Amino acid sequence: MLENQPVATICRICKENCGILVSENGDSLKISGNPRHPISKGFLCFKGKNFGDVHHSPHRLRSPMLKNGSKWVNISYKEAINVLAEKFDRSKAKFGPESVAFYKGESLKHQEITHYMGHLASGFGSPNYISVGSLCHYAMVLGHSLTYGGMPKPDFERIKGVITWGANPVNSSPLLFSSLKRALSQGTKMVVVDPARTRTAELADIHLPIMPGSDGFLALALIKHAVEEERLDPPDELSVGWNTLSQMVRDLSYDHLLRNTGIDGGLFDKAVSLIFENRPGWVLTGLGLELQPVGVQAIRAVACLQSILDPLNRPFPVSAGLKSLPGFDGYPTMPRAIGAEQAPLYVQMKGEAQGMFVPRAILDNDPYPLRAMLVVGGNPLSTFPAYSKQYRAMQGLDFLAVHDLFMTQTAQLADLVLPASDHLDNLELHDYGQAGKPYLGLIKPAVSSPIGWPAWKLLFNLAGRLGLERFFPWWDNRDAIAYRLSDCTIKLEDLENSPAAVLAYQPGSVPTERWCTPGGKVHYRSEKMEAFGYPGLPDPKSLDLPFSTDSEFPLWLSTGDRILAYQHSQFRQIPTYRRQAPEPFVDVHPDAAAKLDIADGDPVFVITRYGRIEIRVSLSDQVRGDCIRITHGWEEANANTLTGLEHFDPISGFPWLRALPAKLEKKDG
Ligand SMILES: Nc1nc2c(c(=O)[nH]1)N[C@H]1C(S)=C(S)[C@@H](COP(=O)(O)OP(=O)(O)OC[C@H]3O[C@@H](n4cnc5c(=O)[nH]c(N)nc54)[C@H](O)[C@@H]3O)O[C@H]1N2
Ligand SMILES: Nc1nc2c(c(=O)[nH]1)N[C@H]1C(S)=C(S)[C@@H](COP(=O)(O)OP(=O)(O)OC[C@H]3O[C@@H](n4cnc5c(=O)[nH]c(N)nc54)[C@H](O)[C@@H]3O)O[C@H]1N2
Ligand code: SF4
Ligand SMILES: [Mo]
Repeated sequence: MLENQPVATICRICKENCGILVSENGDSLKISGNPRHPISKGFLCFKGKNFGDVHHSPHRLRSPMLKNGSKWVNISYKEAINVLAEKFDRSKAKFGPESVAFYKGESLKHQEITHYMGHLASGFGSPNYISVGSLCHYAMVLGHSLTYGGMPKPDFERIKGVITWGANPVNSSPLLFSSLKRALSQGTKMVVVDPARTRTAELADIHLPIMPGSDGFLALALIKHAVEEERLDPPDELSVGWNTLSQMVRDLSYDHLLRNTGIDGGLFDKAVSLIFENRPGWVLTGLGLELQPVGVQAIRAVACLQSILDPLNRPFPVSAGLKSLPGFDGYPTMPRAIGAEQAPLYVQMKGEAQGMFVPRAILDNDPYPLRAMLVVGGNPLSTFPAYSKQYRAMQGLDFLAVHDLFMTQTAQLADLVLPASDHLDNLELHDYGQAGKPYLGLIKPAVSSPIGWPAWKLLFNLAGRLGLERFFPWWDNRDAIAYRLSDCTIKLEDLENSPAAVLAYQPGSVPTERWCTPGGKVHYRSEKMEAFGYPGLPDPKSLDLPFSTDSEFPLWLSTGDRILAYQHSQFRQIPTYRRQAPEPFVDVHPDAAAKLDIADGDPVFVITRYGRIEIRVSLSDQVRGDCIRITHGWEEANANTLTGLEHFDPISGFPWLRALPAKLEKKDG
């Protein structure tokens, strides 16, 4: 059989969103990198290349199914939408519109469907649109934005040094990593701050194997050096609170700061020389920082340092200027969103509910009953903390609907499952502006075997059935995209005809004189945080974890470190992917294992204050002797059994998934 002409589209498995070429040959799909894509330039990783096996997996959901007792009954999509609308309307009549939540997971990225779902929730009258932003990336956005108005950009042409801080781009960001590797080969220096000697750390000039959870102290020690030794003072007219911050670090001793981090003074001195001799510097911050109960303050301290290492890295908003969705002039005020009490700054800045507080709304009616939920493109039962509580909460709902490619753990608990189409069988607009790059892209249908519905189709139809068509006056995303592009210079047809499905736009004017905060200054002391009752400086008190390791829980556990072949809980059922990492392990240092008389491959219990799982040991000298590490997304050993909801970052609401006190027990011991 002849291969079809390849279709240029975009991979959206991960946030790199590489350009791909997809061609069909009977039942098999060939996916290759698109060399004409201006950002990825032909790059393709293992996950993207093999996605044809996901598309054609025999495990794909193919029909909507309604649960009848313990049995699934196939129904039509039309019937499914009717059921969904009826259940939502019933919940609204009985408990108010806020009793219905709309959740969007990571697979759909922070793009088009985010806007559609938030809009639908508002149209319905519910403040409870919730996204995976509740535990992904937004704590970082908060920390950096509150300091200087956005996320710092990796300008590899200009920078001389990189600090990779709590991130492992070798596994998590393959495309970014390829640029980083190139920069390193051309002389850029790198320090990695990570308790584990990851593959990224192995490539560093200096690896600082920091004590988990102590990052803010290291950032303060580096700022102290900048103040006292380098005498780097930002200009007064461009900063708020510099004097207060610099006085604070002068009053703290290196001894005190470094003791917290466990980093030896000699190694610190070497890192300091490398970092300050190789300015301008860029700091890549990752989940190791944000999934902590002191995450935003630690990120704030790092952000203060970033502004000193490169005063010209002034992030500014890049956006294609898509037209806002119709139906509202401004979104109406509504009952308080879930989490508004516990994490008000997150809720205000993100304009969403904070998903960490969903279980207590369902189980304790706090702040009011949450009774029905639609989950689109996420598997929160696996990926949110406190597995058993999430399980009880989801079972406690009057109605749960899940839109997904597969019968996930979350879908198994649902009353209604709706088969989704994947990104090879979809039409979606993608603004790379969110990643700071002024390009618009189009995800295009590239296969002739449609399975399921795309999220937009589900949402448009649901809106229609709920009597909310004025918010989505289209049946087809083509029309919606054309509408959203109506104020842009780029038109839908241009994107469709582009050889990379991507076109550049003008990013707007680049500010060179000032920073992108209100007032144009770097906020070393954040008045906004103070207005919300938080410390305006990342002071040592605000950097202390709620509790530390002790004789009962002597090890630091990191949950959720990335595996190259998987995206969170995805692809475990696809043999091509599974062969890359067939089973879950807890990584333990050989010395720590020897003390517990544990050998490679032994089954053990990993135990925290929140829960325990059984898992086999993999001996690894990448982890510190006082640390252990497990990946997330495994049904048979769910890392989130070990995590909880009691301790969270009071600023972002983010959960405590890294630097968690834990212990190991030998199974038969
Ligand atoms: N293959 C693959 N790639 C992915 C994903 C995936 O599931 N699979 N998920 C994507 C998503 S949604 C995200 S958000 C990104 C996340 O990508 P990253 O931010 O790079 O996150 P991780 O890969 O978990 O790396 C975090 C690092 O932090 C370290 N760490 C743990 N505790 C601490 C600490 O207390 N301090 C410091 N300094 N470091 C610590 C860990 O050892 C680990 O090496 O990955 C994306 N990329
Ligand atoms: N312990 C611990 N937990 C973590 C983390 C951690 O580091 N440690 N990391 C957290 C982070 S950063 C993130 S981002 C979250 C991710 O959490 P989730 O969003 O739950 O991530 P996935 O498991 O990838 O779930 C995505 C689902 O979308 C489905 N899907 C794929 N494509 C489509 C599509 O086109 N349409 C629809 N409707 N569905 C589709 C997939 O089949 C999959 O079931 O996990 C978080 N959980
Ligand atoms: S890095 Fe891999 S998974 Fe991510 S978008 Fe590119 S090809 Fe897809
Ligand atoms: Mo994430």
